[in-house]
Amino acid sequence: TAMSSKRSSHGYYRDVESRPRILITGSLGQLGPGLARIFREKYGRDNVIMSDINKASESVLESGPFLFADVLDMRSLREICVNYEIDWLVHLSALLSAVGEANVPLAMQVNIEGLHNVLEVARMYKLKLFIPSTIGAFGPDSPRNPTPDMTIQRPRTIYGVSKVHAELMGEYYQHKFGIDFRCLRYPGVISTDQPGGGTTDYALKIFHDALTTKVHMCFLKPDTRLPMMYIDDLLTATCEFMQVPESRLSMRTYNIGAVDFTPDELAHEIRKFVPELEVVYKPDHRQAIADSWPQKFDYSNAVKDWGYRPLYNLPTLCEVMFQSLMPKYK
Ligand code: AKB
Repeated sequence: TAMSSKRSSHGYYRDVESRPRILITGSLGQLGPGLARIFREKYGRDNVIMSDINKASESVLESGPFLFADVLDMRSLREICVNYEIDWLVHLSALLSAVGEANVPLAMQVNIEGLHNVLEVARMYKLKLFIPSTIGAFGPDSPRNPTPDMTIQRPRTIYGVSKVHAELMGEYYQHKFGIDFRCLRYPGVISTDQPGGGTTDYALKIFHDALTTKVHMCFLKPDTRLPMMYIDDLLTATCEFMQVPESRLSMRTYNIGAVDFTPDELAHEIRKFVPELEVVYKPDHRQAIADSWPQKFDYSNAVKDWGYRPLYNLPTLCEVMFQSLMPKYK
């Protein structure tokens, strides 16, 4: 339709709904390469621009367009949005929970000032804006088993505080300026790509340890239950969520998830593949963070409003992790 078409600087008309141009910030983290892949499959390789302040690997550079972008530099963000005719912004830049506690000023800069820049750019250029939130946006005063979408949020990490801020600011910009803001609260994400400094990271490291040293030093207690999901469920859900007509969204910030387990339960499942696996429990400062987070995530609104459906449970998640990691260690 004329409504969703844009005249490109190259002189042709571009259908924004079926072929949006997408910028991903912080795209070299745990989620970026996967999200870029799934958006590229759907919308075309060159319509998805990955960006980061870090240097990209050979495989990222070969996969499609990649640019330097610092979310603290408003000018560079604006320049990219104008020059590349960006329609959607997927804002992944953030310091995670554990690393944020170790560097609060930097976490405030990236997670809060960076967010402000991104919101302003989305407003100026009328971009559809996606920002992930997290189970870490809840705290010790929230109901933990299960944790619904709408409840008390008083997180005690700078990561959590900055994510509640992002949820509220995004929703405010939607009300005030009409930007199409969308947010999913992810649980711990299990993938073969390593994350950078979270509280749920043990659940990835244990797979690598099982395939190498067969000993895992766990920084959480054996009975610490946390919500988790396999990355493929996250990628499919995020891609679908971006396309849901606005009229079907009763909210802008949804919980999603799939499973919940403890280190002990995960180790038990992994021993079906590696019976010799030994887990040594040495809880550290991350235990207190985990103890303040949801144990079970209630994602029934996502199911009801836009048909969210996870496919992986604990056994199938372990199976697919071993399938994809095994060749790397052979
Ligand atoms: C973290 O542990 O900080 C992240 C998260 C659950 O948001 N993985």
